[in-house]
Amino acid sequence: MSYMDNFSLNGKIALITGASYGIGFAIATGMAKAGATIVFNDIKQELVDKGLAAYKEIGIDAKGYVCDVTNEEQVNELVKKIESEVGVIDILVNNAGIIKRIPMCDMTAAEFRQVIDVDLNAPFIVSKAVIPSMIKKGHGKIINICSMMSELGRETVSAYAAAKGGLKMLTRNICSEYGQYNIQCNGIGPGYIATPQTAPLREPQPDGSKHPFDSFILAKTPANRWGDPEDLAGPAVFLASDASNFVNGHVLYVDGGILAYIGKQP
Ligand code: NAP
Ligand code: GCO
Repeated sequence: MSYMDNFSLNGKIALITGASYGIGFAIATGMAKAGATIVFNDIKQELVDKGLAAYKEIGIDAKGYVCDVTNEEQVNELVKKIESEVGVIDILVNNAGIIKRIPMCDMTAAEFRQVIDVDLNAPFIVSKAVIPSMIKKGHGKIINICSMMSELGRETVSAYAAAKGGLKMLTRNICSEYGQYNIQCNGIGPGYIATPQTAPLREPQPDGSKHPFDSFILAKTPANRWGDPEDLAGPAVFLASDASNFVNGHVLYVDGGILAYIGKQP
């Protein structure tokens, strides 16, 4: 056995939520390259189909299901279906998420609740659905996709920051409650990553100049670039593999150094 076998996901089944594209798709691709069988869901059939085609194009025979992760009944049905059609889930990545950028006092309670529902309640619902079989199997890996906003606030993202801060503590609590069953639950805190979710923050100005937020993030990032979704695949494979069996309740920030840096002097 070579030392690198510790990082292998051969024989493992990984469910990545909301993984038709973006960060979830990149993490699933990395896990597939490490040997995992990939299962994903998205909220609409057309997105699942789009995802299946994208995985197929890169040689990954993924399984896709329609499921709204905020709906407990649909999630329980999804897990039952996966267990009968594919097998027991060894690795769960709670990736599905939304953001609403609205000043707090302009945000309705319904809008606030919607973000909490997807970004915090759903990881609770999906984790709760997969843990019993992980306990029976004697092992499991849960990876929650947190955020810079698990640590920092900023204008207009109150609901998102509250959800991602809560997700950091849910990560620690699943670790505390289920570590005894050889289940490791960790978070990944991406920095600013170039995906559809952050596209509005990178939109060039009408005169062709950079979006102010784009320039702001480059000045705040020692790596002086936005992250690519692929930057998250290696850390996710590590946290899904036997190489991290004694890492639990940790949030691994994959941020190009933003959290460590005061920012470039203007
Ligand atoms: P994205 O491009 O917006 O993709 C999010 C995915 O989640 C989409 O496929 C979306 O489907 C799906 N989704 C949303 N609500 C869902 C629901 N109720 N049920 C099932 N699927 C649902 O986002 P991303 O940038 O890849 O981000 C993925 C995760 O990383 C999120 O949790 C996000 O908060 C987190 N994150 C992102 C960044 C970043 O800079 N991009 C940084 C830190 C953390 P639809 O297209 O139908 O909505
Ligand atoms: C925002 C961004 C961020 C990123 C990410 C940073 O509006 O500030 O969307 O929230 O999505 O969470 O880690």
